[in-house]
Amino acid sequence: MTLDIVCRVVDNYGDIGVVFRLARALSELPTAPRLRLIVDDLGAFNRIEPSVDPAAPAQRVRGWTVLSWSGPTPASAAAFELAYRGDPARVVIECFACGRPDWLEAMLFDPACEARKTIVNLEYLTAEGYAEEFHRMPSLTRSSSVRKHMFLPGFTEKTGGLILDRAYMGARERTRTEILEGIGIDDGPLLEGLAGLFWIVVFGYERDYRRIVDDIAEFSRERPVLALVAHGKSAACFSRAWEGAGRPFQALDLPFMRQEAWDEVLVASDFLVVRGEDSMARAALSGKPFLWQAYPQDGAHQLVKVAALLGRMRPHFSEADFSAIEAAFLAFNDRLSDGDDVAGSERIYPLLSLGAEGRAGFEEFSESLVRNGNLASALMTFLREIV
Ligand code: TRH
Repeated sequence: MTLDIVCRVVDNYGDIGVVFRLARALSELPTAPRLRLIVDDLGAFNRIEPSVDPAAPAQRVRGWTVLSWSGPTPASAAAFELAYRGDPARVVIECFACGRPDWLEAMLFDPACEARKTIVNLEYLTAEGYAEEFHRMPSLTRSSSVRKHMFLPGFTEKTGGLILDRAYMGARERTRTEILEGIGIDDGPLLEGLAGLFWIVVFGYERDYRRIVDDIAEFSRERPVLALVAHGKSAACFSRAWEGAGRPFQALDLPFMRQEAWDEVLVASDFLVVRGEDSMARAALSGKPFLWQAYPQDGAHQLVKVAALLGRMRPHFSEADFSAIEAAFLAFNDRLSDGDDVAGSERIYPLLSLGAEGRAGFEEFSESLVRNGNLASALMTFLREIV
């Protein structure tokens, strides 16, 4: 089977991040499909996977055909023609209802072609109950030869589950020393010192980070901390709060990393502050305590998503541990928009200092997600049923 995976980068790296992860996971299956990835922002793709040429409208990457959303140009027409010769688009995975480029639409809805085509809309990850309801649901298109279905990732076995790609699942094998060397730290004693600290990843949106820094500072008096500050929106905000507090613990600014290297940092850390769905899914799978900052939505709708995730986590924790986790998640997400002066009432000290039972709750949650199975396999099983 050949799949055309269509991706439009709305903002940030979540959309292309999921597509890259999904493509890898599909290609790792025993009966892997052939893949054509159609992406509107090859620059964003290049940042998470540097072997992508941001300027090439048609290219081969890791055995996949990668095509620009904008379609063939006179210079790339032959490459596009070759990509579809004898293998026209029949099964399209449309990511996050991003639409389809006109040139692909023309191929799918060509009145002269009566072959059956299938579009599967891969939705955003949510823990909300509707994921079970809408998962695999058919919907109509304007042509009887083109069928459409929804496919929802999720946290239960009645959904498509989470992507379990090999690089992420195997990321534990990389040692902290190797990770630090990978980001350019080559001083032996410094490496040893940093590797032994309590690692806290910080990857969020713009925010006033003073409360978080204060809590980390308090915790670091018991357990020396290294904050790994991800490149991007939260980096300057976090650093400002850290400087303002008198640099109370060690902190390291990370460069923007290719996704597989970034995953290794997440897995190697002791505590994760993460944003967006893809990193939240990784944090949940890591089995480490984490705090999630959801992408802000109109009317603070992100709180519904956060509450739904908490609902999935609840069975794995004692009352006391869960109420500390719940309070921190809700306070951290209670905002209408983001900005470096947006502050909340979050306290993460109780999460940082969770006892063995609380930490085991996160591990148990992660194991339950792995048991739901790999979204890539579930997607292929579904496609084999409907195509
Ligand atoms: O970047 P995000 O904030 O993406 C968001 C959300 O997905 C949101 O739902 C969506 O609507 C919005 O974008 C438009 O967070 P997320 O989902 O965690 O994606 C980040 C991706 O970037 C993830 O795949 C990991 C990757 N990444 C790297 O590859 N290297 C890095 O150095 C970092 C920090 C991240």
